[in-house]
Amino acid sequence: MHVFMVYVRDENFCQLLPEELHRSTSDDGRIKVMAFPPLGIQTLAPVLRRHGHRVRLFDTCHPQMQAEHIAQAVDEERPDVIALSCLSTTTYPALKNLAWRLKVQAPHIPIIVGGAFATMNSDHILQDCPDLDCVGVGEGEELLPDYLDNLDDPSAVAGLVWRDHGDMVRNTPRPLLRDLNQFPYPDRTSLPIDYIESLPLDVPAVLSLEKFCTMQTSRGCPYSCFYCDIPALSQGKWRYRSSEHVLGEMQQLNDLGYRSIYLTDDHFLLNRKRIGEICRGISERHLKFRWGCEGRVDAVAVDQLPLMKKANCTFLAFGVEAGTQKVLDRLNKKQTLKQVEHAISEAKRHGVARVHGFFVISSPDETEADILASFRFAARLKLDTFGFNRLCVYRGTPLWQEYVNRGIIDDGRDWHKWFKCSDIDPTALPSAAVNRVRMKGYAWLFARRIFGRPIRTYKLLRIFGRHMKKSDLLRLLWSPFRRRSLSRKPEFPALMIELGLEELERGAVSIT
Ligand code: B12
Ligand code: SF4
Repeated sequence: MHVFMVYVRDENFCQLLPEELHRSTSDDGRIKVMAFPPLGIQTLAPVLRRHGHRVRLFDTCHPQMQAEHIAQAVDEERPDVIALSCLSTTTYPALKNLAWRLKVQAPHIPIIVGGAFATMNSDHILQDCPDLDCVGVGEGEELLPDYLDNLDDPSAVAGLVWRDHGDMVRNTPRPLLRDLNQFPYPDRTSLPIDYIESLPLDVPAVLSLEKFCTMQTSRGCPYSCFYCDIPALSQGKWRYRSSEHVLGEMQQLNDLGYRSIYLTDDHFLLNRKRIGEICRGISERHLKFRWGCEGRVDAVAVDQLPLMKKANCTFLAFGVEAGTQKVLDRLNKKQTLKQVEHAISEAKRHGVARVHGFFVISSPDETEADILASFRFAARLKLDTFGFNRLCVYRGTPLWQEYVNRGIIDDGRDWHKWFKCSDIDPTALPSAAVNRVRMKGYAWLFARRIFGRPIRTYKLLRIFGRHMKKSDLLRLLWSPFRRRSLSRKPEFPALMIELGLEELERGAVSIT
């Protein structure tokens, strides 16, 4: 069969590389985009090919892969199936628009959608969007080939949610894949796009022009942070590919000339034996890329840091989240401030070039003093970079459920939205106060950095300055102090809209 696979982008997380940074000498028709590659469809395409299917990939970050171009290709090539991939809530309007466009073009070609957002909201999506024929819930490696084999009998496909003469049918769930080593390595060459390592901001903050890609060596996470839907997606399990299988892919990437790899694992740092094996393998094979990953600060992998550094791990991002134990506990983070300090100082002591801290602010029950304590804590840590984002709530997280129970969110009407806690939760600081405190915190933190660690700050700015215009570098430095202009912003819950509230009435515990 001939299958079209489309990764539906959030336009806030991709942009074309500015012309002046196009240093490629060959004009091979490839474009350069500052974005993460679409690993979901890159992963599924070779699996389908192994089953004998023909696959064409699209990524809507490409100016020639917009809805109208894909519709035209559908008209010309008449694929048997169109598979759409939808990562986050923020892409749902784009998904609906694309599905509508393609359905108008080819009413008889079935459209299936999958990905994290589709998985969490399968029933709602199917009820809401008549142009989508079915949703593949969970991992696609077995589900998608099974679906193609049973186009005439969708009832036979575990994990499928579909429509039977207008009635929604939810087939039995498909169990999580047991053996992640059985699949071919992702296809990183078919799309005519070079993905550029950059920060997903509205400033062209290019980190490197070397060949860059992402990779996933494990899936899921056994923890249950209050704001995170990974445990729901992965059923609280952590599954991993063997170190040999991972090293095989790394060798391939090395040979293809990739020099920077970002591991998108939910929690790479979980199993120290495996980290050790992978790092030793990278060193013994003399693989030339540098790499980075995200993980928790729990002490378990900290003793692998020397090996990680030797294996050219140059970027480590830790979920620090808050500078008070009170907020960490409210978020069910199951980590202590001491563990945070230890992990970060060990990473720096062993020479990891850039250690990043993710913080969230305006969590439930967090006060102004708590937020300032987070900034003070960040200043004490040996972090190179940090980000303080407002806590947002997505469907599928325990926090979402708490808001449903408290009468703040109406699950049936709000499922396709996401919210800033500061907009909807009377126990979180109001938006205006968050802005004010955050600016104060950033100003203080920046001053501490510039005067307290001038050499490190200078080195860091040089790294960013290599590929950025001075004006963009200034904009980057200024970005914490101004609002990010997103094309799709968080909304308000149905109940607030109904009551005509554009701001919460503070002091109330629930808005019902
Ligand atoms: C890397 C990553 C990013 C990268 C970008 C990735 C990209 N390609 O552009 C960055 C950092 C830019 C990012 C940004 C955001 N992200 Co993000 N991201 C991830 C992360 C950690 C890994 C994704 C990945 O690489 N997976 C590996 C591939 C192989 O898996 P996959 O894409 O899910 O595909 C598999 C299945 O889903 C399925 N599948 C996929 N497509 C299809 C299609 C069909 C037809 C079928 C049947 C199956 C199928 O099969 C694949 C193989 O099993 C996930 C967490 C996670 N575990 O999913 C969060 C995650 C998806 N992100 C999330 C969010 C919220 C965001 C942001 C909105 C955050 C923000 N406000 O800043 C933005 C939005 C960006 C966007 N839509 O482009 C949430 C989504 C929750 C939700 N309900 O929306 C997640 C789940 C994280 C979380 N803790 O909650 N993200
Ligand atoms: S935030 Fe990280 S540690 Fe917490 S549940 Fe999500 S993936 Fe796991």
